[in-house]
Amino acid sequence: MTQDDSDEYRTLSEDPECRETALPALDSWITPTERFYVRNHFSKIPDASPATWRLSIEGEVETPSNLGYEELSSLPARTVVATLECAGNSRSYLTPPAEGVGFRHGAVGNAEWTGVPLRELLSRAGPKQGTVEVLFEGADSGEEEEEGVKLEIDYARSLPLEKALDHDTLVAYQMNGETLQPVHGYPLRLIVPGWYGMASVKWLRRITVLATPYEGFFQRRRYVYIRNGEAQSNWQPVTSLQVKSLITVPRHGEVVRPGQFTVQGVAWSEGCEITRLELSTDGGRRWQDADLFGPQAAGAWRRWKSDWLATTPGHFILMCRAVDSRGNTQPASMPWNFRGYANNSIHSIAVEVPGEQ
Ligand SMILES: Nc1nc2c(c(=O)[nH]1)N[C@H]1C(S)=C(S)[C@@H](COP(=O)(O)O)O[C@H]1N2
Ligand SMILES: [Mo]
Repeated sequence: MTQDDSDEYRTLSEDPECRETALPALDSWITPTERFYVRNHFSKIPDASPATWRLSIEGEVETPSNLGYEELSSLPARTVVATLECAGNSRSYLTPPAEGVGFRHGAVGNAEWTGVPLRELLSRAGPKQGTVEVLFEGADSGEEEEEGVKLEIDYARSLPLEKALDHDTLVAYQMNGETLQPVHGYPLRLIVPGWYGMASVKWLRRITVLATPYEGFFQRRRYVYIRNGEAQSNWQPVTSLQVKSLITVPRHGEVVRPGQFTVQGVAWSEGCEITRLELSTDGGRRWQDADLFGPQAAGAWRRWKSDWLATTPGHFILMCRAVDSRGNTQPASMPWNFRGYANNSIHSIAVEVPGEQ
């Protein structure tokens, strides 16, 4: 059983901690830290003292290093606004039900992240010829089951070298202008704009440059698309964000006051622009262009709004659909995959316009 903690935040699990934001609380450019979704795999949040925390950079590099928190935070910093979305966001709407934490639509948020570009740290270390990936290890660990065998593992994920060298991939120590909260990875976390959240490793303590692809649990057993009938040799990795949009106002089931109503929401895609947002107020028969508004940044979501003249009494299905600059759009329904990753199907809600009393 899950329960609504408040109108704005919902706890899916206390141990490990998993929380999501209610849609109306996503109706802003920046998602406030205290309402930002949380996705932890293990019970214990690592104890971190900035005085003793070290980040090592090792593997296939000319100059391995071991940096302290103070040292890192004194390097030239970069700030990016980026949308983080859990690959399991919206999985509870798949049929048949998918495995995993039953997120509705709220495992997503947009925040301002400050840190050292990973590119800088890698260029100081000097990756050797033949480098293919970079591995990131968090300080958290716990038990996971693999083919009936229980394993004690750390949270670890790799990135292709090219993505690791992206200007906006950060080793971050601030979120929304403040020191990272423990639950969001204090003291250091990776931020990988444009990729699903699993790539943004929290409590980062080791970076290893690799000459061969990483094959660990969270790379090969989790965050892979397991489609109907597909053999393990064909499981594809979950990587970049799929274009998606949500209606944040009104909320599902709301009784709206008859008259002019402004429908609002957010839309995002992998590091490219949202070029069009369409709204339907009649269950998908007709679509009208909505206005994109507010700030714009490469890895961040865009807000949208559209006026709706809600004068006819009745029950109405509202739907939104985004298109990005690469021409990608959202499917009406999402082909099933076992863990329900990357569900970007069209968001729809129902609202009521009451008649004259
Ligand atoms: N070390 C570590 N990093 C992690 C995780 C984790 O469990 N341990 N969860 C990942 C997943 S699946 C997501 S969606 C994001 C969530 O980040 P947040 O809790 O700050 O929103 O962190 C990622 N980084
Ligand atoms: Mo996630």
